[in-house]
Amino acid sequence: MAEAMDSAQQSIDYSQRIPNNVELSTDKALQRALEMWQPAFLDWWKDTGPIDTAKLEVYLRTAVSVDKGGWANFGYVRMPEYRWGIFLTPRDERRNIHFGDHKGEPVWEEVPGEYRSTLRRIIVTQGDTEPASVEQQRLLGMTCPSLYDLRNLFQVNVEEGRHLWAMVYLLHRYFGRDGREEAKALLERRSGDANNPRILTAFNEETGHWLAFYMFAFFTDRDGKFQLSALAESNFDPLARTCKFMLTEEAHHMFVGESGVARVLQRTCEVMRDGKISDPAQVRAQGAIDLETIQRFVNFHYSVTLDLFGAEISSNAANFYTGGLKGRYEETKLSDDHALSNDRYAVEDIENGQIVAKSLPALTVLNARLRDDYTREILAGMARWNQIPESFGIPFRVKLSHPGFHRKIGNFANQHISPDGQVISAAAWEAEAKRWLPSDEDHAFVASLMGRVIEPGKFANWIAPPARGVNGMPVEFEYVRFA
Ligand code: BYC
Repeated sequence: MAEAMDSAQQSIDYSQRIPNNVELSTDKALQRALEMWQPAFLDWWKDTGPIDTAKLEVYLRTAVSVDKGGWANFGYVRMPEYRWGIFLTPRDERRNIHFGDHKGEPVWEEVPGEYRSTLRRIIVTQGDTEPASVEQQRLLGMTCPSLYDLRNLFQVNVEEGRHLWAMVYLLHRYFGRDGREEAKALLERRSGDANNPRILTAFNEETGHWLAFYMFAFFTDRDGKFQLSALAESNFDPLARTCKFMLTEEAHHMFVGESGVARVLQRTCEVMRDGKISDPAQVRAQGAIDLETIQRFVNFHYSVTLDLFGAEISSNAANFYTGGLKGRYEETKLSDDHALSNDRYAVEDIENGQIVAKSLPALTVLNARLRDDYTREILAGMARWNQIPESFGIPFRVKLSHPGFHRKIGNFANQHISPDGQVISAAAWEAEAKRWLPSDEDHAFVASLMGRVIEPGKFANWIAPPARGVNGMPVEFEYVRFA
């Protein structure tokens, strides 16, 4: 019986207009509300999703069930016909609250009144990033370096669309009229719009070319991973279960980012070796992206993404934790009191023009802690990148800037900190910023390399082919068919 229930929860009902594993058909009012939101979503996709793609057939994975094998089914799909749906990992009846003030109580299946507006705000903030990233990436398909990359971009895009569905389901199902209004507003804000922008700053930046896209997928999608992991600990069980399933999809996005940058590095190192050159201008003359420019993009995307963690010291984050709305990364695996009553945590701040480490009550600096967990993973990825120049005998190593560098939120907001963590004068910053952050010329140069390569198995000159194709297919497979 338990098994039968499990598989009923896991399998996705595709006979419905909205594929789902939440028994949507048993709640007619909810089903109708979501079926009314669906055409608005499709209009949004048409207006701001990948440009000129309605007719393309794309080799995509679609979730057909949430169990191990079922969430990665591959086949050709026209993107407007992608089956965006609502998938939650199955409910664990034994799951109790495991941190914060309500520790030991059963998890919530409905939203307690006292947390309603806070939870709604967290869900809206999360939801807002998903369509934002699709908007940011709208034009990239026009300059893809290969069919393989084009397919990966579209996979990321449809899954971000699905992540929007995930949050919209929660808003419609658990937050009544307010939730429906928020769901509508999620389709109205626009990345970069002066009057109605997306909520978080990084989601209003342009992703104007593929180097920015890979960096975004490596750095910013990984913020997604850490925020979703923290929300997957939530007392509000439907949110936890939604985020768990989203994490399975997020892994691919980070792969696209990490391997994308790695392939750029690979190609640059090949060009440097073959031409016996190291001067950035000579590398550029060969149509590759010099390592110094790659470093500037790393500096930019890392610093902008750190802002997404909020201020180091945050009463919001403390309240999220004590209320049990949002946990720490891998909360269940940590072995402390899960209340942080007496714990302390070290964060950096500026005092008298110096960067100093301070030990503060752990509860007050949870954003900093999540950010540090994130940075550990970033460092591991960068160590893998650095094996590439090393294998070519090139001494250059990509470095991570100090967390205070180029920040707009938190302790270091609007201070002048160099990438190696020195507090400097405004004048010194002005003089050096061009060396540290991508300039308009850098963007223009990278953009100038972007031409559309759509012959199966062919790759643009500035990027190496991947080690293998998608889902066991060869690299030269026709990942996107043009009608
Ligand atoms: N931009 O206490 P504080 C993803 C505001 S990415 C603008 O420090 P808190 C994805 C803040 O709202 C993951 N405003 O912040 C990736 C607050 O305003 P009020 C997205 C900002 O609340 C790639 C004030 O400053 N998910 O999934 O602790 C592709 C003081 O804030 C920003 C989430 O973010 C900013 N960067 O933390 C696709 C999870 N930062 O209250 C998808 C949900 C702060 O003074 N969100 N502010 O008016 C959260 O958990 C929290 O809202 C944040 C901020 C961690 C973002």
